[in-house]
Amino acid sequence: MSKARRLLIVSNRLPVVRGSGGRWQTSAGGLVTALLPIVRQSRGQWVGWLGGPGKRVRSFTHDGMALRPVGLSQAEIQTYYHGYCNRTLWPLFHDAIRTPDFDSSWWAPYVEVNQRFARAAARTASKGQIVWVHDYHLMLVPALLRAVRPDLRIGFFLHIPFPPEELFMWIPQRRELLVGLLGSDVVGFQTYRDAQNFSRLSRRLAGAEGTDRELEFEGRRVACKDFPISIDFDWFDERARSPEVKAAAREIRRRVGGDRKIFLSVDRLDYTKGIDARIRAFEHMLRQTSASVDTCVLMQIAAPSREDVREYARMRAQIDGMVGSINGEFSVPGRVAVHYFRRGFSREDIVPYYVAADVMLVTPLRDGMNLVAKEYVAARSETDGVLVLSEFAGAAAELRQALLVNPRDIERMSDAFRTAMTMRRPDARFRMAVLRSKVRRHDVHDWASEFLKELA
Ligand code: ADQ
Repeated sequence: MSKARRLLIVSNRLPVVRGSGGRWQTSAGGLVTALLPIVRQSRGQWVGWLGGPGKRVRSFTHDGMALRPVGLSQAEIQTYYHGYCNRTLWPLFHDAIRTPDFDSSWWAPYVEVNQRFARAAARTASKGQIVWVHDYHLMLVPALLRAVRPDLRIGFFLHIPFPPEELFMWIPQRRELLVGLLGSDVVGFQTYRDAQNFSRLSRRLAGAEGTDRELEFEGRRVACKDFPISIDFDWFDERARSPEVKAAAREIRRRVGGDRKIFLSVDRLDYTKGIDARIRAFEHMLRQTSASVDTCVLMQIAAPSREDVREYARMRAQIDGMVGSINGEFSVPGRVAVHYFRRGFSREDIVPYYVAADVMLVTPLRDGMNLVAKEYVAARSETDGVLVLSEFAGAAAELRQALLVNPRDIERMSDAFRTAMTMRRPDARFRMAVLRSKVRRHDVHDWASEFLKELA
């Protein structure tokens, strides 16, 4: 944004975490990296939750941003966050991969927390300010905020897919959610298909009129568009070129056996990411083809998340069991089939793995975008390596030169792993060169400025 109009971000979490010694540190995620310079430059503010139970904490300034914490009680964390957000909306918006739970007692806290966020934003914003609301936790905020502050420019971005009509109709509060979003001036999605699903449902259920890209609702224009999110390409590219990262990557290769092809996956431990199907496809390759633990290895990095939700704990145990089983069957002394790291890595520590990996497996059953795919591409400064990508990740709409797979088709996915492993170098280099130019051209700064241009 060249002209720094003051920006107010509203998201479930504030962009800070408690570091060692209890001090606040800026969190390292992609969204924060993208928005931080704009928020700072415009002397902007951020409304969000600090992550634990408790009453509202005082506002404070950190890293050039004015932070306005919103408090959640222990009961609200259970009902609003673990309940309505993570057990109803999350699975339903991801093709109902797990059956969503509908508990009518979760709706009132969802409304109540959205009202609290809207009130905090209304108190914080100055006249005519730009407010950018993020993600499925806060879908009612745009309309609630507009009701008390019609002077504001309000944008909303959904980081996860927007479901098709057949699924969205399951939600008891389907109309309320649409009307909440229609309080925005701009509603942004990861892909065109998501925007289309939203527009069509808004016309059918909420009485909006117009086209897939532009609606009219209560006498206002609401733009619905795709703004595929991206990453800080230069950061990954530069980091990957640094001598210490190259040395760390060589060390990883040496430890797993330098002559083996390294397959890598990096995910949050979430049932949408297709970790189990991927391990099965890798196992299928070891069983059915000449690939063996002497020629290849899978490294799976999986950061535990949402462990308070039973489904996640169950999945974690399932993956533990699968890794044990495949290693029990295929490993030989010094050659483990699957190296499994069940913990989070810092952004810095992941890059050497991207640099070391010959093949990157990004095979979610459904994903809004998937930034890991883009990070791998950005880290391949030697223009080599092969990306295997699920058709069901939003990233597949852009990254067509990846080997695209259907993660539910284990045999063909396993074939694609084999193709990736044996791909001729010129072919791999050509594909990677195109992928890199796409991600370089459309990085996260571009994403933010395109959204804000539309909103301004
Ligand atoms: P997520 O579901 O969290 O995000 P993703 O985009 O893959 O998914 O990852 C976000 C970030 O987390 C990336 O920067 C990645 O490096 C990091 N990460 C993932 N696994 C990690 C691990 N094991 N250890 C350390 N870091 C890890 C949601 C949507 C996505 C969408 C993003 C952004 O579900 O579809 O791309 O928001 O809009």
